[in-house]
Amino acid sequence: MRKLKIGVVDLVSKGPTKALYARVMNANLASIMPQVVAVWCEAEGHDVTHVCYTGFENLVEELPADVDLVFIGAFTEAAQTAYALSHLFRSRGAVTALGGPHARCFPEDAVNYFDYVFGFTDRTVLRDVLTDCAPHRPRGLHVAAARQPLSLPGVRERWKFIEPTLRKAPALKLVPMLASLGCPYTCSFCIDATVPYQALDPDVLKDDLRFLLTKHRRPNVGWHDPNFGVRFDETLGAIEEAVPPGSIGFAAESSLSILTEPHLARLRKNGFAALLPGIESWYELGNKSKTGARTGMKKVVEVSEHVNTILRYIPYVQTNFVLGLDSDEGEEPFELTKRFVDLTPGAFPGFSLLSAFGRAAPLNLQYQRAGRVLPFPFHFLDNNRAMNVRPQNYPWRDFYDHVIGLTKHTFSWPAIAKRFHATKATMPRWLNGIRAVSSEGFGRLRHYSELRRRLETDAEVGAFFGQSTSALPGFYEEQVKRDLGPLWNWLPEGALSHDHHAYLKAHEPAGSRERRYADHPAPLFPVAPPMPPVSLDAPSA
Ligand code: B12
Ligand code: SF4
Repeated sequence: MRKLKIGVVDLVSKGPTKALYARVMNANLASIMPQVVAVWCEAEGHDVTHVCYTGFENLVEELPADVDLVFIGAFTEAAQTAYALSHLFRSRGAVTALGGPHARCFPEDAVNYFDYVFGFTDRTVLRDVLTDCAPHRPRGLHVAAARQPLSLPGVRERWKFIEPTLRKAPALKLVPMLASLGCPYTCSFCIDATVPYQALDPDVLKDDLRFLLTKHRRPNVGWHDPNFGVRFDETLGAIEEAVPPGSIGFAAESSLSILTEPHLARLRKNGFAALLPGIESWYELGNKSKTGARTGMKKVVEVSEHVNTILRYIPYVQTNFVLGLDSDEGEEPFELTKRFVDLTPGAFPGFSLLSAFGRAAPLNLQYQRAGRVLPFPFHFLDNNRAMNVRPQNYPWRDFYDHVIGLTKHTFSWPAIAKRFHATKATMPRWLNGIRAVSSEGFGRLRHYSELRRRLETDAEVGAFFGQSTSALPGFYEEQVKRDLGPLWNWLPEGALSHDHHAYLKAHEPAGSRERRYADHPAPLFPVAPPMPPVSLDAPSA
C-alpha cells in the first residue's frame, strides 16, 4: 500500500463563528470516531493530520496542500459544510470520505458528493478504503461493517489528537470517552433503538483513566455512551478500581431508570458532576423513566421528584424532552412540561423538536410513507432550527405557539432566577444562565417567533410548511449562505436539496407505497444498522 497523506476533519461547527459559547465549548464537543480513524490510519503506516473544526480554524491551511485522502466526520446539520469541503478538496486532487451521523442517516445523498461514505466503521472496512483510495464519481461507494466495532482505541492511543483539540478549549476541558455502544431500550425515534447494547473492554477504560491522571491535574471526562451505566456495577466497578474516588469529573447521558438513589450516591462519590437524563414524553417511553404505565400529571410529579433527588447528589442536570411526538395532543403536554419546569427549578430543560434523520430510525419510514416529512435542507436539522416532521395533532401555527409559550415560560427572567437559586454549585449556576440568555434560550425564542411570524406573512414559508411546494423559501437559503461563509462558493450545485423519501424508496419496491405501516411489522424494518453496503450506482426505485 502506498503511503498516503491523510487529513481527518471533525466538523463540530458548520461554519466560521465568533460566538463566545462556541469559543468555550466547541472543542469539548469533539467526536471520538475521527480520532479513532486517525489512529487506525497511522497504524496502517500513513501520515495523518487531524483537525477538529470548531469554527475558528482555516481548514485549507491546516491540512497539507497535497493531501491524498480527506476524511470528514459530520452531523447532518453540517452536511452542506461537508459537501462544500469535499468539493474544495476534490478540486485539489484529493479523494474524499464521509463518516458520522450524517453518513449513517443519509448515505443515498452523501454518495453524490464523496468518494466513500461510511456506515458502521471498523478497522477492516477502513483498511479496504485505504487500499483502494481512488475517486468514485459521480457516485461514491457506500461502505459499512455489519455491526458496531467490538473495540476502539482508548484515550492513551487517541491522546495525540485529543490534546491539540483540548488546547482550543480555554476553561473546561472534556476528554471524550466511551464505555459502551448501542442501547437495550428501543425508543422508536432513536438511532440506537435497533443497535444491540455492547460494553467495551473495561481494561481499556481503566488504563485510560489512570493515563488521564498523568495528563491533567483534575481531568474531566464526557462519556459519549448513548445510555451510560446500563451495566452499572461493572462500569462503576471499573472506575473505582482504576482511580481514587472524585479524582476525575464525569458527565454522562443516562436514563432515569438507571439513576436510582443508591446509584446516585455512588456516582457522586466517583465525581459525576453532570447528568443528562432523557424524559422525552409524558405519554410514552415509561420504561425508560421507570414510571411504567403512568402518564400525564402523575408522571410529571413522579419524574420531578426523581430529578430533584438527582439534584441532591449531582450539581448539573439537564432533562431532555422531544416536542411534537405523535402521542402529544392539545395544550396538555406543553402545560405539563411547564409544570415540570416549575417543580424542578434546578434542572436545565433541553428541548428537541421531533426530527426524522433519514435512516436513523424505523419510525422515519412511517413518517415518509404518510407524507409527513418536509424537505428542509440538512443544514437546519439540528433538532431545533427546523422540525422536518409535520406534527400529527397540530397545525403548524398552533404547534409553534405552544413551543414559543413553553420556551418563554422556561426562559423567563423569573424562571432563570429560580434556576439560578436552585442550583448550588457556581459553574452550573453560570452555565445555566449563559445557556438561557444565549442561543439556546433567548436565541431559540427569537428564531421560533420569527418563524411563527413568517408562517402568517411569508407566502413562500407558508407554502413550504403546507407542503404545496418543495421550493425552498429564500429565508432559509439566505441563512445557509450566511452560516457557510466563504464555503458557500464551494457548495456543489443541487446540494441544498435532497430526496427526503430516499429511505422509503430503498425499502419498498416501486408501486407498493400505499402499503400501511401496521400491515408490515418487523420484516419491513430491518433498519439501516446493520445496513449492508447498498449499491447506489443505479437510481433507487
Ligand atoms: C454522544 C452524542 C453527543 C455528544 C457528543 C457529540 C460528538 N461530537 O460526538 C454531544 C452531547 C456533544 C452531542 C451533541 C449533539 N448531538 Co448527539 N449524540 C450523541 C450520541 C448519544 C452518541 C454518538 C456516539 O458517539 N456514538 C458512538 C460512536 C462510536 O458510534 P456512532 O456514532 O454510531 O458512529 C459509528 C459510525 O457512524 C462511524 N463513524 C462515526 N463518526 C465517523 C467519522 C468518520 C470520519 C468515519 C470514517 C466513520 C465514523 O463509526 C462509528 C462506529 O461504527 C448519538 C445518539 C446515539 N445513540 O448514537 C447522538 C446523535 C449523534 N446526536 C445527534 C444530534 C442531532 C446532536 C446535536 C445537533 C443536538 C443539539 N441540538 O445540540 C448536537 C451536535 C453536536 C456537534 N455539532 O458536535 C443526532 C445526530 C443525527 C444526525 N444525523 O445528525 C444523534 C444520532 C441523536 C439523535 N437525535 O438521534 N451528541
Ligand atoms: S434510551 Fe436513549 S439511547 Fe437508548 S434507545 Fe432510548 S433514546 Fe436511544
